[in-house]
Amino acid sequence: MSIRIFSKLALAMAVTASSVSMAASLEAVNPAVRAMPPGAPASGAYVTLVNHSEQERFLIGAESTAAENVEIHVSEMQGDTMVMNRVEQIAVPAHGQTELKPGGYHIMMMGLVAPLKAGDHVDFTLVMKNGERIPMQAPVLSPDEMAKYMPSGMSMKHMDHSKMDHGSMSHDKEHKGHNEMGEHSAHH
Ligand SMILES: [Cu+2]
Repeated sequence: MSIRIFSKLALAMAVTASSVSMAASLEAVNPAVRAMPPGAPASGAYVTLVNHSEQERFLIGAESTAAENVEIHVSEMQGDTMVMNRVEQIAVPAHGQTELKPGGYHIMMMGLVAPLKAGDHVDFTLVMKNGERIPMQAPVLSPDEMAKYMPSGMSMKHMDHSKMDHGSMSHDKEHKGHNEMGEHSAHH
C-alpha cells in the first residue's frame, strides 16, 4: 500500500521534472522593451526565441501586468504603408530561432499601466501552444539603445533568413525607415 503511494508520487515528480526541462528548451534571448514617455498608449517588446528542441514550437500569446492588453503582432508593408496585424501564433522551428524585432513580429503592449522608463524592467510570461508558460524579464531601452538593438545580438549578415517565413519581407522593411510606434498611434 505505502509502496504504491510512493510510486504514484515518484511518477508525479518525474512528470513535473520533465515539463521543467521542456521549458528550458525554449530560450528567450536578449529581450527588450521600447521606452515610452508618460501618456503614450502603447509600446513594443522584442526578443529572439531559440528552440533547442526537436519539435517546432509556437508562441500564442504573452502576458504582463505592465499593460492592460498584450497581443502578438506582426508589422507588414501593404504597398507603401507599414501596418500592424495581430497574429494567432509565431512559429519557432525545431533547432532554430525566430526574432521578434522592430518592423517584424513583436509583443504589443496596449494600455500602458505606467510610463516605461529606460533602465526599468518589465516582466512577461510567454504563452506557448503546448501549454508552457515561460517567464521573461525585459529591460526597457532608451530610443538610442533601441536604434542599436538587434534581438539575437547578431548583424543582419549573419542571420539565417532561409529559416524565416517572411525573411525577405522583413529584410525589405528594415530598410524602409519604418516607425512602429507611429503606426501604433495611428491605429490605437
Ligand atoms: Cu503592434
